[in-house]
Amino acid sequence: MSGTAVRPSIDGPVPWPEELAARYVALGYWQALSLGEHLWAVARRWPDAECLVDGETRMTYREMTARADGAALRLAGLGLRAGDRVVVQLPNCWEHVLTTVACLRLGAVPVWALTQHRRHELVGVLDHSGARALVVPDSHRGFDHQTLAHEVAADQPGGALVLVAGTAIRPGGVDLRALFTPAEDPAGAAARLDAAAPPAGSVALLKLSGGTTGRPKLVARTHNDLAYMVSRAAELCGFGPDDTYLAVLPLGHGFPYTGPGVLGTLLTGGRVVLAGSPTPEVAFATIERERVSVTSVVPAVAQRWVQHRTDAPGFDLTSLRLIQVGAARLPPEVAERIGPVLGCRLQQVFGMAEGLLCLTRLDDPPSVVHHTQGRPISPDDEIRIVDAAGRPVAPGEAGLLLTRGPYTPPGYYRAPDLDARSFVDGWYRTGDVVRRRHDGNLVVTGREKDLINRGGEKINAEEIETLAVRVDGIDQAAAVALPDPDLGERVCLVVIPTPGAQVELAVVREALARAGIAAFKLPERLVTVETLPTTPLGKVDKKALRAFVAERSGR
Ligand code: OOB
Repeated sequence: MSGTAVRPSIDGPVPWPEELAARYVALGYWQALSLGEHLWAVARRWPDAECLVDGETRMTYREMTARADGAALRLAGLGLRAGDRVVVQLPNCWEHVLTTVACLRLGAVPVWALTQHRRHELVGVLDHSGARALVVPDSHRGFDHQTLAHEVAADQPGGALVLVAGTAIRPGGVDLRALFTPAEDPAGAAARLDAAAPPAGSVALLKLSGGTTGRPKLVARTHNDLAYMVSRAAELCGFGPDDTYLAVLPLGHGFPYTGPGVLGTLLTGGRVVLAGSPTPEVAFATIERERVSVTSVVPAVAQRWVQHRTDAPGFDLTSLRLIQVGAARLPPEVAERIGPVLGCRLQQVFGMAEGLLCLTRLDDPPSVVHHTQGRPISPDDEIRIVDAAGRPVAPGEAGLLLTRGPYTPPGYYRAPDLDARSFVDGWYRTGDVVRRRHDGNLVVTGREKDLINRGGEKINAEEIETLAVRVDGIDQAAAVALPDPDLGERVCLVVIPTPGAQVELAVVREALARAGIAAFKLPERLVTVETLPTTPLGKVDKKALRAFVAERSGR
């Protein structure tokens, strides 16, 4: 396959139509280089610049690429080939970045999972991606990831390698850190991997769509489209060799990795600093120590930072030039305080695993930065705002957002049934309700999809409902968002009990946790009703139910 090939090399992904692909190549968006080729070119330009800091661990571009080359060859030695999927479930640590970089170099395909994911989600991700390897910490926040990883890997047809970052590696597992010693002949290793660079049109990574369930939605992103999105976002954020980017959000999310985040920093010669927690104490101390210039957070974290800074000024945050806030609605009254209190610029980010990335620009006036979620990063991001019947709404009116463009693939990975619902003639139906202002900026006003956005973590209502009705004493269940001053939304479960049954929140949580779902999905409020409101079509009327629970809770 040539470097300009537009068809991903593994089955499953839906390719862009030929004429659009040709246009993206002609306009220079798709540069026919793999992410590894882009990264290694940067590393060769600034070999001695520091590029990655994780606590006491620091490395330069030269060291990072030598270690990643060593790992790429050892992964190949373990039997991994270009196109093989590798589920990465690690906290924010240097091994996360190096595993990803080594995979991109080799052409193996990382699938980023969240550390909060448990059996239910992990099995879904492994099954659907057909992963050949799973990368986990030995334990993290008191949870034994290694044991679960071995259990789920053993259930994979043909098995899967278990690679473990840690000190107590069990028999049958591979010591991840040992893979990262530089190759014995670094120049020879680099030359071999240079010559075997994956095609730019092949799949670089599989992203989990927000609201991932036991049957996850995966988005296959190609080297071409991802390199373009990340570089373009980095350009708009003014990223360069003088920047230090702090990753405080979990790296399993696209926002801190590619919006432009870690990859954007590494593609522009900057320095990435990893933090294990977004608490203000940890983050502020890191910003001061490492002279951090850019970071990205969700609104709930921004709000905590502003509060903490107001109550207890102290750390030197003068190096911070830009804070990106996105993944959930940012109330304008919080937006207004961020710049003055933290002493930096604010940028709103509206993005999605499926592609489309909107940013407010660095020179936008406060009326845009405080009140909108920005505009698409590419001149070729196409936007349609339509009513329920699919007709364009009047300018300025709110409607359903559809999009297509050079980094929004026209379908999910191996999911024609989902595509039939979520894509219309190659346009992605985002499920978000937006309006476009006269200045072109989008304002997200609501949501058609049945998700709960808990401080940026997306929770699929149907997944919770399916598991809830299996709990003793529950006849019917509906999960809805309960407005929350800290997280924006929390999960509220509305249930109709079976006759004579009493349903307790703690019991439901316990049962769902036993079913193996991530803790952030567990309901935090339970409301018992005798009937659920329905739409004329007989479906549960979630809008009415949301209003009901909000009113009952006085919110
Ligand atoms: C990001 O990606 P996902 O896949 O976790 O979630 C996407 C969904 C959007 O469709 C929208 O419903 C919501 O999250 N969302 C926002 C938002 N940004 C995302 N809702 C309101 N305001 C915003 N600013 O969340 C994501 C991916 C890349 C960069 C940033 C966020």
